[in-house]
Amino acid sequence: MERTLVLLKPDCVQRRLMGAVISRFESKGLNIIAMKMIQVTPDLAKQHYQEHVEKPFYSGLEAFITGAPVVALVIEGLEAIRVVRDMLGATNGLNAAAGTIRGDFSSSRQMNLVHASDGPESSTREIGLYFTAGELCPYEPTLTPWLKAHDE
Ligand code: FUP
Repeated sequence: MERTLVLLKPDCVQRRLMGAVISRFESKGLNIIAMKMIQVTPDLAKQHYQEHVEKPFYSGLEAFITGAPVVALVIEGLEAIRVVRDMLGATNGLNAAAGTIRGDFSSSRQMNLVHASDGPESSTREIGLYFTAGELCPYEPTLTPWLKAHDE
């Protein structure tokens, strides 16, 4: 099992797409084990996007990500880090394949609706930025026998 940090970004909240996006993760069989709405501060934005802070687009990215609330989720599942990234599609919504979340709902590089961790190290780091250990609520879904075979 893997865990990944997902953020429904300000454009997702403002465009009333939270339910549509969360529904995709639920329909896939992934397990949401934590979720909360927060206002990202400039300090948190700099920690989240630490590899981009020195880049020319960072000031616009910070203004965007702090410009309205976000919803942070921890999603758990088999190969969840890759599976969720595949569900999002390419970073730029204009390049994202049809059928992906960004491909279906975004036409922008910055306003691409959803963030998801890109590997095991970033997922551990990012989950720690948004949640305390006590805020995670892992549970065994009763649907599991209908989502995958016992040996998968
Ligand atoms: P991703 O891994 O898909 O979240 O994308 P990146 O880490 O490459 O970029 C982080 C965020 O910066 C993306 F959501 C898009 C945004 N971005 C810009 O706004 N402008 C750019 O020129 C490049 C990235």
